[in-house]
Amino acid sequence: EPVKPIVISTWDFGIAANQAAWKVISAGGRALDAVEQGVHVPEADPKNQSVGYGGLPDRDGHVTLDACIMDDLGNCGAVAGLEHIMHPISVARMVMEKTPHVMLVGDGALQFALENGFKKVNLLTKESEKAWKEWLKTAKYAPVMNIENKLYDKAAPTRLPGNQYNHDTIGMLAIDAKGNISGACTTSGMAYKLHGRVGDSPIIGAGLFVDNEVGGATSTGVGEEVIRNVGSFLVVELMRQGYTPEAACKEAVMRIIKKKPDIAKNIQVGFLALNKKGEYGAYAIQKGFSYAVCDQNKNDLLIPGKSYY
Ligand code: SD4
Repeated sequence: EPVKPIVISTWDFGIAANQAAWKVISAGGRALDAVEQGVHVPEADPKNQSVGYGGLPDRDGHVTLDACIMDDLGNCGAVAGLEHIMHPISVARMVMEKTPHVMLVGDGALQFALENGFKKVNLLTKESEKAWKEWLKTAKYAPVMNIENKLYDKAAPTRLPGNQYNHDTIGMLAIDAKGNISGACTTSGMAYKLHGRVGDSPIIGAGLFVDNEVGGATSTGVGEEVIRNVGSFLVVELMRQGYTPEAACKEAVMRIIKKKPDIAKNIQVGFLALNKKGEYGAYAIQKGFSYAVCDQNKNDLLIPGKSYY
């Protein structure tokens, strides 16, 4: 039996993020506020090298952030290539609520954030700068996207500290006590990307989609493949047709694999979905994807039952 309210989010740091979201929801708050507060946790965590503060920079040494948020009324907001701001998700929410637009990018997004009271901070930590300088010695753009296969081979799912390749975008979906769904997705994107590269995470329909009649979906992994298949929108539309969350995530992964089998073999993409009833599920190309689920009874880390490889 599905339990509501509920919060789910990608990867192991989703546990701490869910806790922050749960505080909002258990006090009767809106799912929208819950997902914003929830993803603030990894955004501000310097140890997480692919979200917000402490994120790995692009090829030129800039930490550039992508984020989007979507509420139960179909409102959405996004920022892409945003620098120097600790909480891009809150800038995305402000784009949604205070402008007639959906997405602001680069300098314009920064200008908007500064005009609205966000503080300019240095997001490049010593550790991330060191990793980048190390990478510059070879400057080979070959992200090992299924690296966590190796990490999770061992019995206990632990991460290598400071692993420069792990991809830890947080995507979060929540249903509040009124039964309304919202979602958020935030990342520093792929490490050492070209300056100006935008991934799936801030793109409504790719990295995140919410339809309050049906449910929500979010993704993590190589954003290019998710964008090509409008992944999260696809997952939600499949759930509308009656697919379970896991079956919908699987079908979205299969699209990626069918179109580009040679690329798919060597990359990770994972989808996570939640339907209106509170049922959830996930599916990934590679083993090693994990997600955290929090409701009144638990806050657990789960590994999808199956992956393609
Ligand atoms: C991107 N999807 O920028 C993001 C990266 C990611 O876990 O998910 N990392 O393509």
